[in-house]
Formats: sequence, C-alpha cells, structure tokens
Amino acid sequence: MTERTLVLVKPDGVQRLLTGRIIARYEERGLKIVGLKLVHVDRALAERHYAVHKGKPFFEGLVAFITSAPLVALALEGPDAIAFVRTMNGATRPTEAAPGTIRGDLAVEMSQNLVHASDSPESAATELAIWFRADELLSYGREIDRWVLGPQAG
Ligand code: FUP
Repeated sequence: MTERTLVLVKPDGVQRLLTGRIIARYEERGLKIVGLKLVHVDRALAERHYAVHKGKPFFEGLVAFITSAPLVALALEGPDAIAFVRTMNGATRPTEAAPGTIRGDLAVEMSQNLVHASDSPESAATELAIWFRADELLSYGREIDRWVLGPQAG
C-alpha cells in the first residue's frame, strides 16, 4: 500500500554534510519526496515531536540535541514507506544497526544516529501533521515522462 512517512535528517546529519547522501539513498530505492524543509527546531516543536519520551532520562538530551542546529524534515511516499524507511534506517542503536542501513553505514553514537522515521501509520499521521501544513505536502506524478518522451508517453 502506498504510504507517507515523516523522516528527519537530524542535526548531526546536516552538520556532517550528509543530507544529500541520505536523501539520495531514499530516492534510489524509489521513495518520492512529497515534502521537504530545513528547520531550526525550537523547544515547543521538539517537545511535540518527542512527546512519547517526555519524562525519560534521555529526554532533555534529546531536546537539546534536536534544537542545537538545523535539521531537514522530509515527507516520503512509496510502497509500505513507513516500515521500508525504518528498515533502511537500521536499529536505533547504531552499533546494532546492520551494515547497509543508514545508521549501520554512517553512525556510531545512539545520541547522534542521523535519522528519525515514523514507526507506525498512527505516528506517521501525527508526525506529518506536526512538521508539515497540508499545503506543504505535494502530490505529483511522473510529469518528466511527458517532457522527455513527448506527448505519446503514458
Ligand atoms: P527511533 O524510533 O529509532 O528514532 O528511536 P526512539 O524513538 O526509541 O528514540 C528516539 C531517540 O532517542 C533516538 F534516536 C535516540 C534517543 N534515545 C536515547 O538517547 N536513549 C534511549 O534509551 C532511547 C532513545
């Protein structure tokens, strides 16, 4: 089933200049960007995003990290996108993330694990609404086929 999911290239990814490489990995697998923005997160947004972790010992560190520098928020669309992106990201703890995953290839620290992705249809709906207004999410087809192949293209 076609789904949309919320992905963050967290501040460590932006600071390490890995944003393009990370986004390319999703695109190369066929996931379509339907929303994209660079955001310097404030405390209110951080608390909304990480509401499920409020009260946990690592919560303050998480908020400090996510508000420390800009991040890139993405809405990705594709077949089973929610689970698919989680598989591509790898385990939360990078030392346990399989090689070939984004964390397994590019991260070491739990607190700097490069990416976030929604973990269920419910969290995807909640998180997409937190990060994007409805009019910031675009639907589009393969318009380029018409320009490259001419009017006959399907
Ligand atoms: P994930 O869904 O893989 O992003 O992981 P979680 O939502 O469980 O955790 C969110 C972030 O909290 C992780 F990216 C890292 C951080 N975290 C810790 O620092 N310590 C923990 O014990 C759990 C999570």
